[in-house]
Amino acid sequence: MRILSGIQPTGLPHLGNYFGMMKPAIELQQKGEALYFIADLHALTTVRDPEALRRNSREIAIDFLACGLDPARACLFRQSDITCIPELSWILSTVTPMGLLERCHSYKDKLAKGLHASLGLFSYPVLMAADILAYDSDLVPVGKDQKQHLEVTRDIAVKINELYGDIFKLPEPMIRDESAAIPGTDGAKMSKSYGNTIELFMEDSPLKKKVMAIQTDSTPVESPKPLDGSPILGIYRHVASSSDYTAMEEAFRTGGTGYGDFKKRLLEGVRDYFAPMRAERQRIASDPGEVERILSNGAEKATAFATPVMDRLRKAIGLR
Ligand code: AQP
Repeated sequence: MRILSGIQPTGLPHLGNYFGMMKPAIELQQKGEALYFIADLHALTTVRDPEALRRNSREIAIDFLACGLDPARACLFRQSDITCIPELSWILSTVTPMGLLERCHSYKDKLAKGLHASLGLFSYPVLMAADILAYDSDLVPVGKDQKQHLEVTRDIAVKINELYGDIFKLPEPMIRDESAAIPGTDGAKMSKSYGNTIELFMEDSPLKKKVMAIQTDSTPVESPKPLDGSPILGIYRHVASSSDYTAMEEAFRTGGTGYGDFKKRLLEGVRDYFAPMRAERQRIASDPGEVERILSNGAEKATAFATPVMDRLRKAIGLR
């Protein structure tokens, strides 16, 4: 089974990226051939600072390795190192009906968030289809917001297969339960573009500042606190042991503890959870050449997966 997943270098990885994508991806590396890419071509639709794009891409690779990605099992690579991806994206775009892309919610959502309307942003699902179809991927773990893009990928693959024969494997989505979305410091979904993130390996002082600034209501210390939608509980449940989490829930219900105390427990929880990975991160970051080698090897392996697919396609459509 071939598993494909990606993360955009639009910022540094945050707790939402970790628990929503990186941790499950690391668990899945045992279950098949895993291909995990840093989606720098996608990030170009929003990141305009070249040094930030390069830095974020490198930092994501280091974070992923520190968290347990094993380069002997999984391919970790930069999207832009796979030179056939833009070519495949173009070929796919020639059979993609405009209406299919016009129906995609994420484009409209991004415009509503204030992003600049560009052809790249509009045709993003076609580039995503290329990312998936290039490697004969079987399984694509995604959040519910990406479900529609997976359907677009399948529609495009079916169209090519109808026109030219059996070229593409149809990938299966593995849809994540959206209740698992990690809340940000303001209670909305943690997201780089909402400015509500907690990054995985923040230094102690900024981490403390972020945690202590988590938005709360004005329930008095002695009163019970609402559990629903609490970002403190929403994050704590991922980093705490089940007994510590149950104890915090109980303290919310009974009252008598202030939000400041809960935030201190959360801060400890985040620190303790990532402490072993932080040490590993320092070791990995001290050898940038090794990180580059891992990314280059990953790109080589991914290219080897994509080559027979591209040969099949080019031949079938008349390019060779
Ligand atoms: N809050 C979250 N809870 C659970 N999963 C999350 N993911 C992101 N935020 C949460 C998952 O992380 C993977 C990589 O995400 P991405 O960087 O490619 O894009 P995204 O989902 O758009 O993440 P952001 O932080 O919201 O980025 P921006 O602001 O740049 O758009 C995905 O699998 C995602 O579901």
